[in-house]
Amino acid sequence: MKIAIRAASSALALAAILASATPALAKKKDEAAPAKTAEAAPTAADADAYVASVEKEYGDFSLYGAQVAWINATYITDDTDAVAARVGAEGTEMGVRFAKGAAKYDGVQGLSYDTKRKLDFLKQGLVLPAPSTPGAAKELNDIATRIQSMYGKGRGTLNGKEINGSDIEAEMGTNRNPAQLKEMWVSWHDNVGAPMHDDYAKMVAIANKGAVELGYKDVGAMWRAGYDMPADDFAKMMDKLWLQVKPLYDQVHCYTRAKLNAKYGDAVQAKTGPIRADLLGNMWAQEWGNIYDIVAPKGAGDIGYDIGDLLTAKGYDPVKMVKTGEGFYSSLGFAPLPDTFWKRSQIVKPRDREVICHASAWDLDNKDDLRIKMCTKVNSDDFVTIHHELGHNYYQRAYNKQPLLYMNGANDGFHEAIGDFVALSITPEYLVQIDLLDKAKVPSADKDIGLLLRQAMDKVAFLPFGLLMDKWRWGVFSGAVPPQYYNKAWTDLRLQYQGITPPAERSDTGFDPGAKYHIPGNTPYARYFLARILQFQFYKAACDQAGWKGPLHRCSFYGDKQVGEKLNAMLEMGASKPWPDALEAFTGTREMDGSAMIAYFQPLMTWLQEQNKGQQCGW
Ligand code: X8Z
Ligand code: ZN
Repeated sequence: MKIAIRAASSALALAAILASATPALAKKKDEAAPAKTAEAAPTAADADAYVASVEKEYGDFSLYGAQVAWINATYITDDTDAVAARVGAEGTEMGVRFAKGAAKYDGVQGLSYDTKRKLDFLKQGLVLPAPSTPGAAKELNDIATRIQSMYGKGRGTLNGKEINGSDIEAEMGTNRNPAQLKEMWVSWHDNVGAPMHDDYAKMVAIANKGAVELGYKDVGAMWRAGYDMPADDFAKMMDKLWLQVKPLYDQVHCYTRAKLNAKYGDAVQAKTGPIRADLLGNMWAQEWGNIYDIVAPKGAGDIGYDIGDLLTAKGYDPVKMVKTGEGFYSSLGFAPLPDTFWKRSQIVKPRDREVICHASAWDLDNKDDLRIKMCTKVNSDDFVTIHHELGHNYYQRAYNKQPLLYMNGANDGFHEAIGDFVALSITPEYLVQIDLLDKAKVPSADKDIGLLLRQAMDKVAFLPFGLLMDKWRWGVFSGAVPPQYYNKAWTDLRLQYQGITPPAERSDTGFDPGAKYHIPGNTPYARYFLARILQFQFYKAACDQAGWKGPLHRCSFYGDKQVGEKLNAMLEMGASKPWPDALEAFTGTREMDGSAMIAYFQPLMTWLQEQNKGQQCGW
């Protein structure tokens, strides 16, 4: 979670940030309204004063709101839901008031750069706006809290026995029994997703009314407006980036399908057509690295180790995994995490209460109250996720001297990319440096294909999923996808972009998207698609700065203080400048572009094309 008005990781988070239930603070609301009377046209000086008053009011609220959200996320009960929804509603009302207040300065001449930028943020800031109808903000937040908590409390089954969300997620990574995989997939989607359908439709209707009041066509248009470019151009840029990297995905899909067919036989996975969604080592088929064992090149090309196995063999526990992640950032010159991080974070799943296990990173006081919330397991996925979450925390701390409205990523894709880009440095040579891997076990150059394939199974496989999540939501918010087609549209997009198919017939009354955290969590998802592209741009730039001359995927900038310094220079800018400026500061380019990712995977691309010869690729 990011404590900022823009791009908060969920509607609830944002609402909580902006909220206050105290009468004393409620009084301040009037004080923060524009001071001018109706007749006098607002001036640039009024706008400056307005922005200052908002930053003050919002700053006063944010710690309290974040505390309520934290308690709810780490201890789900009817009572914490009730408090979170109430605080959330007040936050939504506050955010709407800020946005409408900001719109009054549209067209005012002589606005300073910063005031103009901050007013824009205020107009785009809410993830889920509410209309001014009495009770609408409360109803919206009741629903949003309810479905998020339903997700947190969700259960699937395995062999007819209940299994919780973090356990089922891990089990999908290691289980190779198609009947059990299907049971877990179907039970999770039926139990967790389906019951949210009607709530979701209601929520969409309310939030859309709110977006219209703020001058947007719908909520999707509002989300697309937050990227320092016209909203339509943003959608076009996403498609353009996808087309750039799609050939790589097509090869990975084709090769993986053949391997699954060889393992499971025609009855489970046909040689042609889409891949069965439950066979890919991940509940959502979003990252496929967990089935590397099934696709690994035979003999010489195989990597020879699995990070999860290495961690287990060395007796790592979740805290030691986080310490190791911290160690990487320290090696770049970042200050250690504060003591409170270790006292207040939720690193493992509490035994005796319901929580939201989906990983997140928080900065409760916008200064140094950094925390992560995870249900960490000792495996490769969570080792990478730890670096991802810490990337958020170090970004938050780097921009904590910015004015409040600039305490955010250059865009939300940047925020998601930092930790991932750092994790790309987890090379075999790095694992030797931190004593996880024996020097003798470092894969030789002839195993490069194995290393690249392991990465591609996570990084490349994710791309169409990262794209379609918000393609679905944009359609839902625009009305192109009405509630009776929610599920069908979802399954169709999964087929169209990912080339996957559910392991069983799906009902039109179901709600499979609700089985993915970010849908009930109301976290926009385009950010993760952008981050997949950006992280390779950052990585290539860092490796160039480090003077790396070998194959890109073997580069680790662990310990490179110069890279750390340059990275910090970008991070501390926060959202104070348009993202192309931030990108330029670190990489020298002003475009988001897939060529760094393509360059990284080039040897694999050539190899896959060879392997796939004679196959009928596509679906
Ligand atoms: O949600 C996350 C992070 C929290 S910001 C764990 N990610 C996406 C997901 O899990 O769906 C990271 C990768 C994509
Ligand atoms: Zn993240």
